[in-house]
Formats: sequence, structure tokens, C-alpha cells
Amino acid sequence: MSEYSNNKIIAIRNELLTELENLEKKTDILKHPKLKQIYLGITNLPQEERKTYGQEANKLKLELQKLVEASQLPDQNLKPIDVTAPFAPNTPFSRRPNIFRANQGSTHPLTKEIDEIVDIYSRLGFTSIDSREIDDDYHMFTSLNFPEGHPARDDYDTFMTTEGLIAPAHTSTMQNRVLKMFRPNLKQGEPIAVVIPGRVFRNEDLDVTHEHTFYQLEGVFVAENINVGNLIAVLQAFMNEYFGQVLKTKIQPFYFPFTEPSFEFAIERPKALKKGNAEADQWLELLGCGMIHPEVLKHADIDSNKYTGFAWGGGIERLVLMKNNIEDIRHFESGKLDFLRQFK
Ligand code: FA5
Repeated sequence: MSEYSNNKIIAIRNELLTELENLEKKTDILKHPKLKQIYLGITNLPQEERKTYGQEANKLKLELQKLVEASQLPDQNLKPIDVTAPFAPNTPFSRRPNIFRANQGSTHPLTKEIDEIVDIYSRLGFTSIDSREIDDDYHMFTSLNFPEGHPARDDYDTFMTTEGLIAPAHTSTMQNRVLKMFRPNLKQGEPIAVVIPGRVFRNEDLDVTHEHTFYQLEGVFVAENINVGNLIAVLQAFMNEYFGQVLKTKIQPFYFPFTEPSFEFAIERPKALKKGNAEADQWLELLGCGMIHPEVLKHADIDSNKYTGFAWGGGIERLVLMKNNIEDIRHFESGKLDFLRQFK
């Protein structure tokens, strides 16, 4: 090769080019012992030949580098993929291929249900805000009056990133945010009335009624002179509308650090879900609720001597299970089309 004058370099170059062709990982050629051998050879040469030899050795290395780089480039012969496939964007609907038929898809049953639930609450005067899927210790615990190290924190065992961010275990993490966001309402004589649907996460033992990832709907209402009677009235109005019949309700004392007093709210089993005659079979426990703890109002700079309020939080899957007589909560996230098609 006229480019190279040194016979040793010419010989090794030919060998390396052949090897390069056969190598699967082309970059290996740059670490080839024969290339090293060329550089070592410089020490055996008389002084006057070293400069040209060194230049030619460098030139060969550069040539190999360029060949390796070229081999990494996309193959120019491959046909480009048409990202507008399967049809050009301006093709009229009537001439588009019939591959994504709209009538084959449907809204997920949980999305449908959330829309319906939020719609009922909006008719009751509530605004809706989406919850977050990643949160922090302040909103998960401190703003909700969980003392540091309190065992109640263990009831909400969830997932945490290495930076300390938390996958919320309940939608109550949003209480502080909505209280602050809508605090100006109170000055104008308007209540804070917000519902917050969202996905929550728990480290759970899974069974037919327990998922690790599920949806909740939180409700927050604050104004002057609000009491437990108002809480029950709102929940009862919702249940009657949702189940399409007038249902008896029952509350029993419970404990949540962020409400005082706290309750578990149950409804009489709707007709379609009647079980045996025992007292326990008459009721469906649906959600947790209570009067918002003064500490929670304080964290949002709301004067708890002037304003009071209530909050509640319930699982959405559990409602849908009951309404539709579904036997296992895990169907929702299973992606099973047979299951989903029943809700079309
Ligand atoms: C709470 O999560 C409280 N944040 C509720 C609350 C809000 C109380 C505001 C007071 C004021 P609890 O852990 O009980 O409470 O969960 C509430 C509801 O979520 C349950 O009644 C149930 O409907 C649903 N739920 C809880 N765990 C699961 C689970 N693993 N899978 C499916 N649904 C669940």
C-alpha cells in the first residue's frame, strides 16, 4: 500500500483488516495485541527511521478507529421506518385502515366508576382534585398529626425511594394541600369542599379484598359550625345516589390520628347484595371518616376555634366489587380482557 512505506506495518495492517471483517465486536480491534506489537517495534529501529515509523503506526490506528466508527453507524441500506404508519396523518377517517377499531376498546371499569363517583360529589357541591403518586414524609405523616415514631405510622406501610420519597398509602396525604389551596374560600364565607380520587400503595398480604395498589377517594369539607351530623348527611346522600336506593347507615368509633372523633362508616347491604340474617351480615363497612383534627387544620393555618370540618377516605375497588358482585379485587389490575369486557 503506497500510503504506508514500512513493510512490517503493511503486513500487520493487512492481517488486522481481515480480522476486523470477522470480528463481531468491532471495537476489539483497537485493543488487538498486533497493534501493540507495532508500537513496541519502534524500539528496535535505528533512530532515523523512528519518526516515519511512528507516524505510520499512528495513521494505522486512526484508520482502524474510523473503520470501527463507520461500522457503528446505522446501515444505510436499511429501509427507514415510517413513523406515520399505518397511515399518513392527513388520511381521511373513511380511508384509514380499520386496525384500531374504537368499538373494540372501552374505558376501564375503575375509570368509569371514578367518573361516576366524582360526578355525584360535584352535584353535592364538591370540587375534584387529583392526588399525587409520590409524596413526602410531611404530607404522609407530620401534617396528619402522626407523632414521630408513633405506632400508627406502621398501619400505613408503603414503599419509599432511596431519597426518602413515599408512594402514598392513602389519599389523606392531600388533605394539607387542599386545605391550603382552598383556604381563601373561608374568608369569603364559602366552605372548602373537595374530593380527591387517586392511586395508593400498600405493603399488603394480598387476598380477595386486599390489593397492594388500589384507588381511594378522599373527601374534605371545612366551614363554620360543622358537625358529625353534616358528615353523615353527605355520605348518606352519596350512597343513596350511588346505589340508587335509600340505605340505612351506621357509624362506629375508630381511630385515625388525623380525625377526632374517628369512625368507620357502614351501610345497610343493598338488596342485590343481601346475605344471611345475622347482624354482621346486614352491613357493609365502606370507609374511614371523622372530624378533622385541630392539629391538621393548624398545619394548614386554619383557625380551629372558628372553623371545623370533616374528612373521609374509602376504597374505590371495594365499592365496585360490592356494586357488581365481583369475587376478587385482583381482577381489576389483571388486564384480563374477559373480565374487562363485561363492563363495556
Ligand atoms: C384510610 O386510608 C384513611 N386515610 C381514611 C380516612 C380518611 C379516615 C379521612 C379519616 C379521614 P383505611 O386504611 O381504613 O383508612 O382505608 C380506607 C379504605 O380503603 C378502606 O375502608 C377500604 O375501602 C380501602 N382499603 C384499605 N386497604 C385496602 C387494600 N389493601 N385493598 C383495597 N382497598 C383497601
